[in-house]
Amino acid sequence: MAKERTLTILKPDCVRKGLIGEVTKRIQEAGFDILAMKMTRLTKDTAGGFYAVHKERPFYDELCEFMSSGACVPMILEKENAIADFRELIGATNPDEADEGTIRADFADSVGENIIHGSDSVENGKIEASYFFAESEVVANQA
Ligand code: DGI
Repeated sequence: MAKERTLTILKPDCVRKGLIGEVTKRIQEAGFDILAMKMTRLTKDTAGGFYAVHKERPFYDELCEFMSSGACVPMILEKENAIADFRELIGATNPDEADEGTIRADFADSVGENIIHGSDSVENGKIEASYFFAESEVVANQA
């Protein structure tokens, strides 16, 4: 199976709860290589751009407020079948519906504050990665 990349964000609730280490450990133990990682803070506008696909949804404003409410930690991850495997690792969007043992089931409070993002396709992952990282920040050969 070919290697894929996905873009994750440890969201502001993850950072506030002191879970950067715990969640990163789960990601690495699941076999994902971290190719890029930083701490940053989105503005309401940049959060709005990232989630532009949800512009017409009733929760859009709340989502942008939340995503810009504190520091977050975006990462580019690589693994075989990364997109699907990462969605499985984090669980359903709504933590009440997420499978036991997933990151959202274990740590998220609500559908709005659900700890972590994962790209839904290779194509979107590329677009999302370029939101946070220049090519020169991606460390592809780690041997
Ligand atoms: O790809 P996901 O993050 O699992 O889910 P998504 O792309 O459908 O939605 C993106 C984010 O928008 C999600 O992580 C949290 C927020 N969101 C989605 N549905 C709702 C929501 N926020 C609120 N408050 N209510 C919702 O129904």
